[in-house]
Amino acid sequence: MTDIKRVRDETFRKLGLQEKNSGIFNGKWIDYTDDGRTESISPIDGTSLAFISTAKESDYEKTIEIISKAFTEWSETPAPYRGSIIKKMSDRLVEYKEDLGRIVSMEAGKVTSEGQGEIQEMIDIGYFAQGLSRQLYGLTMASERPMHRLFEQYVPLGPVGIITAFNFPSAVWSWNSFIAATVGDTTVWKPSSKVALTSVAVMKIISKVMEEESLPPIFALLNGNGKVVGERMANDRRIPLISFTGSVKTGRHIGTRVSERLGKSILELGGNNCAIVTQNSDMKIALKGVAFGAMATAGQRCTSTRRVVINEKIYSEFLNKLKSIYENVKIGSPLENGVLVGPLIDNEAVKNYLAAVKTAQEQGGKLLYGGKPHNSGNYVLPTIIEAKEGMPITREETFAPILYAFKYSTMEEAMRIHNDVPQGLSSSIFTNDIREEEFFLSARGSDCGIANINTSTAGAEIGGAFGGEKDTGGGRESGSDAWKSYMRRQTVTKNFGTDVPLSQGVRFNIE
Ligand code: UN1
Repeated sequence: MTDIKRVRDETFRKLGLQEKNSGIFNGKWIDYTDDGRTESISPIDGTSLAFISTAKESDYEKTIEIISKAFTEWSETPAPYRGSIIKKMSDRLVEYKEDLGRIVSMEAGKVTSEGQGEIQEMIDIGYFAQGLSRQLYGLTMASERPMHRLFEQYVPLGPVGIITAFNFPSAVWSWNSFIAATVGDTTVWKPSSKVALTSVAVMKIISKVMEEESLPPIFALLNGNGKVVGERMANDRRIPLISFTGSVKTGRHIGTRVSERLGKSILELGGNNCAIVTQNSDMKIALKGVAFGAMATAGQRCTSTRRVVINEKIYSEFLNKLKSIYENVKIGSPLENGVLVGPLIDNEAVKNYLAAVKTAQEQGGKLLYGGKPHNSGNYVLPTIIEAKEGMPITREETFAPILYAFKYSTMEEAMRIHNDVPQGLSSSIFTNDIREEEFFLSARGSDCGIANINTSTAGAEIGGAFGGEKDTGGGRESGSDAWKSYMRRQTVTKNFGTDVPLSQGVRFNIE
């Protein structure tokens, strides 16, 4: 068994972390104080990793003032320069990838390759952002008036508030912050208090680059509870955009608060992702895709596969093979080699897992595998439950490795089961039949923001826009043209003639 205290001490030394850390950065680190601090506890074995101080109202006020001021300066610097700064940050993350990934593993419980993968996701979006910095294009239209030019431009929006969840404790911040900073915004980050240490570790590296480059404080960090920080951000008219990642319940609340003041929000809320496995699939590919989607990160990704809909002709064979994969998967400390399933984030999550398994059985589900804790602590067995269409629990997102299996006979039936949930984040179909594939991609097909063919619901690349429909909230982050949400669009009409001709042929003669 890895000695976690020893690993912690070594990693802390390399990253400049202490047992007590300031959790507030707004151009400088605010002194640590014991009152209101939060404790970072490793889900691996309950080890206390560190204490992180949290924001008071006065810290909040000061920080928003500082990033608002920084916005004026930053938004006026050329975008390619901004992109080059973000590239430097990615270069620095490359240097610290292993150490930072280990912090993610220790604090969020991700297995080593996933902890490293999370930092890689930050690095990737940083390099993407640099390319983007020379591609913030607007359209030019043909004006109906003589000697007129009509075009649209994208203008930096202002300070952006970013609220992130525990399960991607650093990558989701970078999806938002690196893109926002590239387009000219400044950001303030409120991370989940379950992963406060990771936020401090990330900001230590990022703030060093800011200091070396003599930048205004473009990125701020405010650890703190929902009331002091999150709620204030949602209501604060000085922050034109809030990007929130987390549960549907909290997202609905934040989204309502923001829209009440007619602010903008990007909501990336829960998923209830489904994979359809047809009789025309390559079973080896389908098994690996579903197993990864359902068990990776112990089922704690927004994109985790929570439901699998299998054609009746291969139903038993598929489930038997899946079950044997589940039986052989190594569960344990994420720092150990070969472990694929780490712990749940905390005891509350274990309780939710057990309650869902119980409810599913009460509602008529049949437990095929798992359904109970594994050893002590926060470890649970990944679980497969045969479900019937309409079981209420299968329409909920439980952040745990529980997979509900359904049988189907026609594609229409499979699609109906697939879409019959409130959430709409990610989806998959495993098939080699082009007609099934195209049906899945049609308007009658997957109603999700992300659709995958022959690969897992989880594990999206940064190059595409990330987000989903229905209760998932409709927001898009990361690649493609998601950058547009961090800017305001302005339609510009320019008259370079000697008269004022009016559109639609309207006359207004004032001789
Ligand atoms: C999330 O769970 O909030 O697609 C993000 C994936 C990861 C991101 C998930 N790249 O699984």
